[in-house]
Amino acid sequence: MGKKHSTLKSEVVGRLVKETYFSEKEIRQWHKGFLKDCPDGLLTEQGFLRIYKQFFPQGDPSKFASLVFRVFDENKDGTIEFEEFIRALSVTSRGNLEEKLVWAFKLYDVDNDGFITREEMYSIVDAIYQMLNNDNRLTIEEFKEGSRQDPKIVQALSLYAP
Ligand SMILES: [Ca+2]
Repeated sequence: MGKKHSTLKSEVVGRLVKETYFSEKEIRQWHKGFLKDCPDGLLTEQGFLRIYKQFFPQGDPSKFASLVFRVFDENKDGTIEFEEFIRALSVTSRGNLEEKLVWAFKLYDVDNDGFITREEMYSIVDAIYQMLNNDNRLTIEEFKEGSRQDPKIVQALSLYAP
């Protein structure tokens, strides 16, 4: 399977140029970076969690990372292919408000039934608390730190920003 996912087909590049905010040059650069961390061209949930752990060493980001992973993994096959990766990154880093809201809705709608229930809302908030610390309350410093890490994670997920 290695080759299947690690080569960047020109039709994929063409589609991504049309449907995302990245240029062809950027997409090719991201692909190089992506392959450095994921030589077989697939980002696993463990790999994804490892990135989050670097940023939240005091807490437990596994629940939150797993929820975000679900949104990246559009075809629900359990791994993030390069194309899924770029699409998610395009929305989270360069998308307009509308696109970001749709993305956030998918994150909160955990069972993907088109509604955000109160339980799902709690579930996300709970995941954020677990990620930041383990004492069930946030200080102003932790709150600010969480907000500061967000763009850094987007960057780390890109692995090597062009
Ligand atoms: Ca996938």
